[in-house]
Amino acid sequence: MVEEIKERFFEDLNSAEDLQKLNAIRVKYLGKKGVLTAQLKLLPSLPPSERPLVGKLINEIKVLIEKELSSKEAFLKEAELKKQLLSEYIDITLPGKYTPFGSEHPLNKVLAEIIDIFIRMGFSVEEGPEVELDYYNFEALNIPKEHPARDMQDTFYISDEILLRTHTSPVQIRGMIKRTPPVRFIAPGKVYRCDADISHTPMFHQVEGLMIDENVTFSNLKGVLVTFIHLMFGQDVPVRFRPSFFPFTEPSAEVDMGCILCRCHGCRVCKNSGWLEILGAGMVHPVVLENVGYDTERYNGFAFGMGVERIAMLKYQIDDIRLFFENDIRFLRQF
Ligand code: 2U9
Repeated sequence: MVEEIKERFFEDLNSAEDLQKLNAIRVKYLGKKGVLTAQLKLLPSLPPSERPLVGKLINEIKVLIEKELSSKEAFLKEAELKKQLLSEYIDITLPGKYTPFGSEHPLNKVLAEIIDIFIRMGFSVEEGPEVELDYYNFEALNIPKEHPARDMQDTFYISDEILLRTHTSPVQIRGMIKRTPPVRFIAPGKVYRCDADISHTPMFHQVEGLMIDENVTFSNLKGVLVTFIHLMFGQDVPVRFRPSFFPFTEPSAEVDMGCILCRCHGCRVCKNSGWLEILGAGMVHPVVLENVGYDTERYNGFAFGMGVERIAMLKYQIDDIRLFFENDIRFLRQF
């Protein structure tokens, strides 16, 4: 009887190919309702003289079964681990998946360069809201109610008093109100004008700058802007200042640099003049200083403004401003 159990157990054990089946075998032989327990329960029905021998045999087979189960368990666990490791095998010599890299947008690149140059000259960077009050965008800048710059055709009005800023100058007004002189900062950011063709988009970027102190001169303005142009476009680029007019500066100037495309000989881009206009500037109008509560007897200063797209177009010889905003990957990849 006991031999028969042993034989059946080994048959079962050999057919167990995973841990779940092995556990079923354990229950079948050693469980509370298992084969061996049933045998033990039969002991009292045997003649007393046979009981010790049969009991001993049952115990021996129990020890044997336990030993066999645990060694098979170790074997199956090892096999399962091997199978798992094999299924998770990674061939690290295979080529990786191609992940295309993005690149910095040319406008951000040029903007970062402009900002860096002015930081090196001691300017800090100031930002302000793109949705502005008419007061900060126009009134405080000496642009009165009937000025043509306020025309609905140029300005995106949200209501009578609220608009999308048409330049970053309101940032300077807010910046001056917050501080007392001396002040020296630039205001980079998005500006909005109702205009669209190959050199105008309804949104573009400006960097404006401002310096207010005692005894600031037009020479100081020239020094800062010539230095900027030389660092941006090269040390030997010629620069000239032409008289101009802005309501917020007096005197005012437009700043040209020698055409970098034709080396001043005249081409399509410079309209055969040999010069490219790249900046506007001037001494801050005393009315503007009064509007922010500065003592005009003691303080004066200069301001300037430039279009970032225009600088980028000249630097990278791009002939259509809309390319910056179409996000054609073939265009963007070139920078
Ligand atoms: C304050 C006082 C004066 C900023 C200035 C210009 C001249 C100028 C244009 C360049 C190309 C705008 O992007 S553009 O179309 N800007 O010509 N901007 S002076 O003058 C200021 C600004 C703020 C308080």
